[in-house]
Amino acid sequence: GYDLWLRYPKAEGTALSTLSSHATSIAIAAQGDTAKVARDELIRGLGKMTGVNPTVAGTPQAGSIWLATPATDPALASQPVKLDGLGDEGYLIRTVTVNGNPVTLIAANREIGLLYGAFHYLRLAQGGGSLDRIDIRSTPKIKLRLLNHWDNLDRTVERGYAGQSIWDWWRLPEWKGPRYTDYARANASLGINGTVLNNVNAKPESLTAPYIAKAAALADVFRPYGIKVYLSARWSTPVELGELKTADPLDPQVAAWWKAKADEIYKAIPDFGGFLVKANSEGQPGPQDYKRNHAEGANMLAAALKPHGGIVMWRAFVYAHDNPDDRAKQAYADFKPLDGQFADNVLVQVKNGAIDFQPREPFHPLFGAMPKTPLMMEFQITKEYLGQSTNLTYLGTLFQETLESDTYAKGKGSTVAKVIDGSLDGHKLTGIAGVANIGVDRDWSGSIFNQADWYAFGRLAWDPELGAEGIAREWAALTFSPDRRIVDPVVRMMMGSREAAVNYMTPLGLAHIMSVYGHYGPGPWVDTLDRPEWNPVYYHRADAQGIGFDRTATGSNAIAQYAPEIARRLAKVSTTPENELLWWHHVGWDQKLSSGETLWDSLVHHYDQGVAYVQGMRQQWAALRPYVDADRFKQTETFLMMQEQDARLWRNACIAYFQSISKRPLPAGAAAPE
Ligand code: GCW
Repeated sequence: GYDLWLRYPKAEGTALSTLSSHATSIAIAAQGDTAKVARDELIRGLGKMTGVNPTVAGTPQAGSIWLATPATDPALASQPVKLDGLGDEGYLIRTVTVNGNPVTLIAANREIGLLYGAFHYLRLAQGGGSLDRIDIRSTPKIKLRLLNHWDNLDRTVERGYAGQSIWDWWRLPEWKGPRYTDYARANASLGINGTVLNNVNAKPESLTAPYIAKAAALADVFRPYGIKVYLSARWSTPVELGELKTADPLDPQVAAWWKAKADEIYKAIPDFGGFLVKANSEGQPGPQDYKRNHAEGANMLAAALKPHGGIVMWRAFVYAHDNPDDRAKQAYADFKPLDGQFADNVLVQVKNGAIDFQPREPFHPLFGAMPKTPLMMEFQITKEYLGQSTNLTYLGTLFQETLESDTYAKGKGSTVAKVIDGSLDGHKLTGIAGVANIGVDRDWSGSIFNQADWYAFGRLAWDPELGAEGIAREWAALTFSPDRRIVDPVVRMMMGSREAAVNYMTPLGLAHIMSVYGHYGPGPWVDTLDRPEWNPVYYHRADAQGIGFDRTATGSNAIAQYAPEIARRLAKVSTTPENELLWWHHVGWDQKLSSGETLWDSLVHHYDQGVAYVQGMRQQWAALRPYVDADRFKQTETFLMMQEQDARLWRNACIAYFQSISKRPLPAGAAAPE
């Protein structure tokens, strides 16, 4: 699994002859570091696939791949291609004629576009299809496409399920192991162009000189791949390092301290990206400790970074007030009034849902509600709540569901994707972040199938309107083989897998009923923790009458944070989507749903469907033994077996517990919980 989707397997038959005639040499005049890694990736990939390394030529000839930028290739001007509109990162791939010979041109305004184009070409080459008459143009729709590592300085990873952190802080900055380069290759192959190295629960040490030097060493490795380094900043750093008495953002000394810190960082990392900040959330310090708001905090940091072109990503994941009536409402309450007050190099980074990366959450009400502020999406690639490293729960469908949700902010069609790609409100500064699922495990992500979530995030960051299914097909073909006998069943398994997890964990809009610390197994019964919103009972609210969280006007009225079209629909059970029902309503056990079943019977059936889907995946996988190498086959086979145990445990525990409250008999045919 180490090679991820960059396996470049030996081609055979027509695929081999196609490659051998279309990709015999690489013509490249550009000399920069990025052009070189593009060239080397093509040599590596094509060499492995054909068994013969392509030669490198100065000018294109028959069978060349010609990597060209206008600055280095005057001959490009005579080709019938337009580079306008490709921007700094876009590229085109096109079959052109040079001196009467067919040549595959990869052209871009900048070298980074050549690298992205080279990876695209290698994807096509591995697909085994025709390489004639290619005509592709591609530009990223979102500007900042980042991974967020929740990696600690002691190499533990918060919510990491793939081993220790890949950042070997102890041996940095001197030792830069080859894995860093492979990390950069994998990310660049998807178009990811930034990485936040350290946990948002940040330590002050991460901004001291030794760690700046370590980050600079990583930045040096990543630079040719178009990847910038960012750091999480702890609000109280100057105080905790003993350098100031206060961290009040309006104190000139504090502003001066951060300015000097930014200058120090940029001296070591001239293209440093900026800071990610978690403030006044889950015990983290922040400007509110000094009675200042989030905008005052973010803007002070932004001013320090501004002269260097850096940005601040200020997280909206906050829940710190005393006894909130509904945790889902707090981010909106804190941030919505600040719309228009953030400096122009600040993005507010918002999780996909209002609570916390649940198997299913309605989209966050801030999307569409802050038109004057660039909002950045935060997805969680690491599967804290979706079965961690072992469960096969493809997240592409979850990402897609959020991105295509309609906020109605400017009428129908105001999707979340359009909010974050800036098109809805005319923002140029746009971003999307994924909390990484990467560690030192040999397969990087804790399982082969978890690699697909990293892949899907990167592809959607490039184009949020790509569909999860097409991405799954691409990934499966690159990861296993383009043979439809494996791609079709693998994609089928993947596409329903997240819904299956919803069903065996939190069906019908339930949320946050996981065991309270690990977030892996079930724990809906827990009610003993200090703060109400730490307890699963706070979220499901099951009682003798029914189950679910009333977020309508008779309850917390969280629906009022959404556009009127949505709020109106959510106000009534009958017009609320069934898969979000218990998120918005407290529903009677005997209430009839659109399926004709009572809520209670439907709940039980959903749990059963979840288990049945996992059984089905086991069968489908078993039939794939002939097509997958033994190691990867065995890992998935074993993990699916574990997943079925998990699903059964969830089902049995939740049904037994909820039945102790509902006091309803199981529907006919449902097995009694073991
Ligand atoms: O999802 C929750 C996690 C915390 C995490 C926090 C956050 C980094 O359980 O581990 O802390 O969210 O996003 O800040």
